[in-house]
Amino acid sequence: MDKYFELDNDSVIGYINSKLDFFNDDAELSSEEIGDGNLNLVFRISDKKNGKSIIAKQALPYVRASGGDWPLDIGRGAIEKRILDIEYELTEGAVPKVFFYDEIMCCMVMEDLSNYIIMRYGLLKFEKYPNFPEQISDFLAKSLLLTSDVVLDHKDKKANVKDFINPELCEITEQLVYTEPFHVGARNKLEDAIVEFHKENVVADTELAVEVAKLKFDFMNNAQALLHGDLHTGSIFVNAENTKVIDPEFAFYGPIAYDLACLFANIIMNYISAWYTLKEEPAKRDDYCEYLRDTLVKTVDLTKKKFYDLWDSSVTDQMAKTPGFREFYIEDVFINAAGIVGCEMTRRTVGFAHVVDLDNIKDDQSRYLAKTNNLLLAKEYIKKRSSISTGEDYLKLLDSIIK
Ligand code: SR1
Ligand code: MG
Repeated sequence: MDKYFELDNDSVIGYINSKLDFFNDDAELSSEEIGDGNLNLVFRISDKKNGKSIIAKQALPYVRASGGDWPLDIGRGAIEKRILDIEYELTEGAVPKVFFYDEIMCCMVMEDLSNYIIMRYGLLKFEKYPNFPEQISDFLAKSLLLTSDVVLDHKDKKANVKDFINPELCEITEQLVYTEPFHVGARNKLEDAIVEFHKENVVADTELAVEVAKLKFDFMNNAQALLHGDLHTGSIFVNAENTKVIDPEFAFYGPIAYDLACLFANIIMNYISAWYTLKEEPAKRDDYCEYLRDTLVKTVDLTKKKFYDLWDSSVTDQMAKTPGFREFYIEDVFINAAGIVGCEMTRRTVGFAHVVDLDNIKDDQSRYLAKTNNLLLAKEYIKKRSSISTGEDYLKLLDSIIK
């Protein structure tokens, strides 16, 4: 192919066979478009004869969720391929193996994770993943600290910063996470019932806006480590044994807190979802909410512990080894993370891209309470972030609102 075109379930089969010797000659191939994200086409190509399968992910020149009128750089796939290779090395395979990336078709072909489920959907089925906190905290500490300049040679790190400049995708985050949800209009999507609540409690809160502005400018100026950039529970595959992180196309050098926060916020929103969805089934609610509380606490606290441990074994910068600096650096990350948790929770309730955890709560009154309390809790996390550092700190505020 010497010119980009949009793949479909028919053309992707010929495309794969022309690029890769993966399937047998007598394979009976079929393809299914399984992309449910906001940006790309994702095909699963399978051989009916033996079940062998592979994934092809193609960047579209526009935001898929916009219906086509929001143009977007298709070069983002090249950034995703580069970071997946780096993360594969640093995390001993906690991301899928990429077989190739085609610069013309902006298409990446990679390992299929068919025996995994997207974590968001697994949680919404009230499934439990006991190994998740241990595995994701490992991923976070390694992928972030080992790409920061407390570890990397400073010139290599600066070369990475240059390589991972990702202005269009960063602009999406700057607008959709840090700006529009705190105003009326733009690309926000609000259900009618919460329009006034949003105006009165979020938009009119000028103290909140100052705090969000501080976080936004940190996001734009703090080139601390190579971020995944969109690490919500829809970017994570899980099963009973294992965890794999996918979709790092928003990668760039930014504040470590951002990746931590996306994850923490999405676990919290799943908790809120379970709390209101299961209100008529108290035993099930107690059991599942207890599991989510434990998951949140372990994820936050193990991540911090692993940053501390990895710091001791990997930091190379002489000044970074100064006693006391490790505590300053890591605590600052966790404080900022709490603020960004609040931004992510706000934007997933009133912004352009929602989460089904909240949108799919069937009962109107429960959904209203889930969304409005989610917004109130988000404000607490933003404004009180300097006192939030551990998993228990998150729960304390959660329990003051979700009850
Ligand atoms: C226009 S893209 C909207 C959202 O989808 C992605 O997954 C990111 O979270 C982005 O903010
Ligand atoms: Mg994505």
